[in-house]
This record gives sequence, structure tokens and C-alpha cells, in this order.
Amino acid sequence: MNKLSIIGVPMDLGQTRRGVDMGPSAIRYAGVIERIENIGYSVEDKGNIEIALAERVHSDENTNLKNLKAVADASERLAQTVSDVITNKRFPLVLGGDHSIAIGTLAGVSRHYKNLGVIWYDAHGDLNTADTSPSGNIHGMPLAASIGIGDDALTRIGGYTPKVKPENIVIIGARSLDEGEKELIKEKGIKVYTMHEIDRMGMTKVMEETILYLRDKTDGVHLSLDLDGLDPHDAPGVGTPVIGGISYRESHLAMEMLAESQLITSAEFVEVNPILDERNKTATVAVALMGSLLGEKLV
Ligand code: B3U
Ligand code: MN
Ligand code: MN
Repeated sequence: MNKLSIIGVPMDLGQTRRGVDMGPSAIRYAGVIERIENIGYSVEDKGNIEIALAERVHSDENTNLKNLKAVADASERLAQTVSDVITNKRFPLVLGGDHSIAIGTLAGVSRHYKNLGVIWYDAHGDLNTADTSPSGNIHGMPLAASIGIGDDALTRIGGYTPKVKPENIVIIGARSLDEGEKELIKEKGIKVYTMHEIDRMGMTKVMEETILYLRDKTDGVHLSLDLDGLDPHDAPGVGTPVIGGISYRESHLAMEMLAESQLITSAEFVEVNPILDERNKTATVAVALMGSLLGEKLV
């Protein structure tokens, strides 16, 4: 039987809006365990990673990275937990929390693969550093940190860097990239399907190409799905919504194609903010997409 472990990460220190720390609770309340058990998995809930309370964290004046030490400390704890889950031959499903948690998730996952692939499903590139970031929010930096670019405190989580090669990354759904991120994408040759390509080619072709691109050169693929990759109409409970996003149905198709490909070896769903949500809609969407990703059948 397939085995899966859920890890909650009630992290809100990577950005400044309150509420995203309640994401793991909202996703559990939306029935994630039952949904995945019904597909046939043996599910273990490992509970939540300990995160410092936002009210008690004070940013270091020597850096413009907000809450740097607290984010780095939590990332180390998450990396260890994720790594243990993989050692025990279970699929890690990480529930955010803001997207800064991907630094820890990837630090835990990448230790187990020589050539990890990453699918970054997001309205944003999350490729900023302290120098390029317009906000100082670490949730805009995890992909840069994972390719080894940025502050040592973020790039060296788990004691090694980098976690991922730029040519093993596919960004899907981008529509809000900062200038420094655009430059890094060009410089490193990172593959990006913006909303333009999704509109023009259709999600089927985008996913076929993504799967082909990653299949031969990777020995595992992590899916990092930011709910703001979806259109705010379908996923309103996120901190930085951007209009013109991927629909619920296109997202289901993408997840079903990934399930069929059997490529995905770990996943995280991030940025669900119940305070900004409408009757837990975004958490419910997240759980439905997890179902499709993990092989749920319609008939
Ligand atoms: N690129 C901007 C905005 C942003 C990134 N990720 C989210 N928002 N969710 C930044 O602050 O780095
Ligand atoms: Mn993101
Ligand atoms: Mn985003």
C-alpha cells in the first residue's frame, strides 16, 4: 500500500499578512486525510512543525529580510522531518503556511535525490534575493534560495547548497515577476510557462511538455503549488492574489496528468489564508487538487 505523511507548517513569518499560519488547520478541516485515505493510501498525520509566534519575533536590523532567523530555524526543523518521512519510504505532503516553507521542504527532499526536478505552480517566480526583493518578504525568495542564490542563512539549510539545478525547474502560471526575477530566469535558463503560454497552448500541451522536459533528467520531482497560481475567483483565500490566473479545471487537469505520469515524489500546497478566504473555499480547492494529484478517479 502507498504510504503518505502529512506535515503541517503553520508559518506566517515569510510575509506580513496574518492568517496564513492557519492554513494547515483549514486544509485538515476540509477533509484532507479522509480524501487521501479513500484513494487507498495509508495516511499518517505528523502534526505541525513548531513556528515562532509572530508577536514575539523581532527582525534583525542588519538585514532587510523579514524574520530571517525564525524562518531559517523553522526551515531546519521542517527539512529534518521531511527527510525522515522519505527515509521511511513515505510520500511527504507538506501543508503551508506561506511559501518560505519550500526552503525547508526542498532541503529535506533534495538530500534523497541526485537530480531533483521541481514544478513551481505559482503566479510569482519566488526568485528574489535581499537585493532584488521589493518587500523583504522571504516567501518571495524560496526558489532563488533553493538554486543557491541569496543569503547563506537561507541557501545553506540542511548544511548543503544548492538543492536544485536551474535546468530542472519548471515554473507554471507566472504573471507577476519582478525585474530581478526576469533577469535571473534568463541568466539561468529556467523554463517558465507564463499565463500567456497557458492561454496559447492550453494546459494539456503545457503539462505534456513539462513531463517530457523533466522525465529523463530527474530521479524525483517535487510539486510546490502556491494557491495564488490559481485565479482569485477559484482561490480567493491567498495573501497576494493576481487576476488572470489558472482555473480550477485547468489545475485539476494538470494534477491528473501528473498523477498519470507517476513523476511526483513529494508535494506541498501553500499560501492558503483562511482569514481572507470565503467559507474555506481555497482549502477545499487545495484538497480537491491533492486528490487529483494522488490518483483519485472520477469513475
Ligand atoms: N514578488 C513579490 C511579491 C510576491 C512574491 N510571492 C508572493 N508575493 N506571494 C515579492 O515580495 O517578492
Ligand atoms: Mn509562491
Ligand atoms: Mn505566489
